[in-house]
Amino acid sequence: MKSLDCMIFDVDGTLADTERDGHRVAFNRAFADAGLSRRWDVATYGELLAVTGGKERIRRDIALGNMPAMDDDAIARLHAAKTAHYQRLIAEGAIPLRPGVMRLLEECVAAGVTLAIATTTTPAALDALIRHVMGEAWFDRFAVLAAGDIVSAKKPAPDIYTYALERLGIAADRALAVEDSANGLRSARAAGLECIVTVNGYTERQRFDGAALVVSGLGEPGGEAVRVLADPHHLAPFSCVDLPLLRRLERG
Ligand code: XBP
Ligand code: MG
Repeated sequence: MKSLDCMIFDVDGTLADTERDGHRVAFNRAFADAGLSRRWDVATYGELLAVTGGKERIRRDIALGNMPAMDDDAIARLHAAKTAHYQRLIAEGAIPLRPGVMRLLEECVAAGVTLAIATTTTPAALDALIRHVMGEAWFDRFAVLAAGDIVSAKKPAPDIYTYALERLGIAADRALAVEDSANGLRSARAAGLECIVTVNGYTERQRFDGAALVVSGLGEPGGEAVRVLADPHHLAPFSCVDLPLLRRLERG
């Protein structure tokens, strides 16, 4: 990375732990509403996360024979019902941001580092998280919100990051991606970006070859110690992931 002019954040699992208690629960509520008997328990959902995108995930479970056959319109309707449940869960305050996320975002704003989002999730789900968890003002603080079906190939394909970079009008070597999963890391790297990874319960045992740093979380100054899982640039020791630390990846 030549210079850290921009940070591009993934959403699910990175900004907030939305998968287990947000998306998964919303899928199950939509399945129940539709009279389907299928429920995704925590472990099953972890396996299905290998497929990014909610509609794609349903399609995979159908292909596995776990749900009745449905055409694309029926899948889209089921997924729209899921998104509505997800929006309600988020509006009810079910999911907070992960520790250190708001701190690092605010550091970027204060330092004039451009912020962007690159996510597989549906725009309506992203909107709910910004509106109810981050606050309305954050809609204007992200220069680009790249989400969902705006590209046809979802992560691990590079398309959503390439799209975000094009919209930002900046080169990949002037931005840093923040991800939580191997699929997200592959997507960012394939778009030419350096990428740091903050793992969570669903992703901590994945492989993160090519990551610039892998940590258990961003951490807060004086808070619980951050576990460093991979540190090829020898940034440790540090108490939390902040902008001065990430600037050490410049010209690396
Ligand atoms: C996120 C996803 C999404 C969410 C559900 O991946 O895979 O499918 O689980 O979102 P990433 P939708 O964090 O790598 O972007 O149901 O809205 O598709
Ligand atoms: Mg993610």
